Amino acid sequence: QLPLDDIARLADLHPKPGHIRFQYGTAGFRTLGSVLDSVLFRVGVLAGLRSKKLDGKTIGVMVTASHNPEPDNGVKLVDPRGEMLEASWEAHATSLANAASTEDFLQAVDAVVKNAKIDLSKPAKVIYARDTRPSGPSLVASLEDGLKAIGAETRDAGVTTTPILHYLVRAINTKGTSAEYGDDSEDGYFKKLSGAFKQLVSGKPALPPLVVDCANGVGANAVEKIVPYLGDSLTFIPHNTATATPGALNNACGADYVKTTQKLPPSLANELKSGERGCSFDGDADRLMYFYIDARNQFRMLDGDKIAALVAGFIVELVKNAGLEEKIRVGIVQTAYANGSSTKYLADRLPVRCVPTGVKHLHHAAEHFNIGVYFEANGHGTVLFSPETQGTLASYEPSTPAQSTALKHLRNLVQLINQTVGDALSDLLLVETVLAHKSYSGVEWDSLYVDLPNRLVKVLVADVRAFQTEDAERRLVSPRGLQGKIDALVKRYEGGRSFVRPSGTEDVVRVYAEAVMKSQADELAFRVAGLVY
Ligand code: 16G
Ligand code: ZN
Repeated sequence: QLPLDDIARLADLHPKPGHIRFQYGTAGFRTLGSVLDSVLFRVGVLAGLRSKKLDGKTIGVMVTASHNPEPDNGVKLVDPRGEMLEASWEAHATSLANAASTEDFLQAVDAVVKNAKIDLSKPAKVIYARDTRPSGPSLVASLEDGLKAIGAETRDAGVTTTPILHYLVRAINTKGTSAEYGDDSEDGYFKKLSGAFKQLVSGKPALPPLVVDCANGVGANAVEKIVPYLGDSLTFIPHNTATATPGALNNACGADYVKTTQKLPPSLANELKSGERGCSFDGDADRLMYFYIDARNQFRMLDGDKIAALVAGFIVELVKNAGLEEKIRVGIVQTAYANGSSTKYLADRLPVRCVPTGVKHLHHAAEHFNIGVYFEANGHGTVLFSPETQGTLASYEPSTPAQSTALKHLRNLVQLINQTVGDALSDLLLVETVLAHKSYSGVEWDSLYVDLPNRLVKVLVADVRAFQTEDAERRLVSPRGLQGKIDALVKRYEGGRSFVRPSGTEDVVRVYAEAVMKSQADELAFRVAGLVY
């Protein structure tokens, strides 16, 4: 009993542009905002179906293109626990988005209903939000038409960050249960994070003010809103907060700019003096990069790998000090992009797993540890505490004052960390907590290990699909014979490592290389690129 007439009438208002093939990839649907109207409508219908499939649990829809340029936009679904859409539904999303006509779309919807065995009599509940992109309002209107067509009960979370939307989804679905995640409002989110942070740093000397580059995106709103909650526990100096200036979003600023150029955003050039630290969010505030200016006035980047090392070390120490070493196993998940030095540093201290690029892979691997820390080098990451571990932390009786203090800190970390997805604001408070506890400036943090020089290049190839990988993207299986040539080349470089993988977000192949010297890392990257081309 699909409301076929309603769906058809509204679908006619959102025809699919011919010739474009849409793909629900690692970042959901993402392309120019101007061609996404039909996709948003259809995602609305799909979100309703997903909710019905899960017995009326609330599904999230986030309209954002993260660190991409301002004209881009995108959309992704959030499952009831605040996690990425289950992988098997990505194909449903792609099939709905590519139906050529309204009639084809109705058939595609029917196929999903049958294939996923959806009981249409169940309710559908969906919460949605968008970032600050100019194309956002009209795309949200298209989404609303799709939600109306499928008869979903909706809640508009307005303009907010991706991690806040994930938080809200989890909070709504756990309301009134023993796993209640927090109050399902922005206020609940800010209270939860700031409350835990204040307890964690209470009694520690206040850190100097923190420069925060908000990428001229929605993170600026979150930073502004949390200030009154934090009181004097932490002071921000926000920059790049021009969310209404056309063309400003992610332009020469933000976490992706810092990571890919390995430079300070020009807008911060006169803001940081020697010894001072700062950080950058990306356009939807789910990635975080730190940096500082060293004694020689050089910019030094502290990326996701450095965050992982800092945070994992701190958590391992707390677990040990709490006397819980035997009960709680802490592990790390990385991708092939993790700097070789970080992997070595971490592997000496705790189990490290490598998985393919993309948050869903990292997240799922991290769930296999009692406490799983994952960060991509690009700054996206979080820490997961398994339900059993949260139980252990809640019921454990410490036997010394030192154990009791460490336990209290661990309990507060469970509250501080947004366990649904990477969260620039929550991760920022986590980093600041560790810096305060260790009395570290950027210098001491940076010296945990020394990054190997590295180089990332993208190569335009005739057919990206010809490139297939294994071993967590570290080796090519196709084109045949290519990996052997890469291996032979890598051997000639001291500390050399290189891998080639097809991008999941662009029509290119990426080549990564590292070596003990910068010139060698560059050379290796370009020679491997030469093999690929
Ligand atoms: C997406 C992924 C990110 C990954 C990036 C790699 C999610 C939510 N985001 O942005 O984790 O690092 O793609 O892009 O999974 P690439 O495949 O183009 O190198
Ligand atoms: Zn992002």
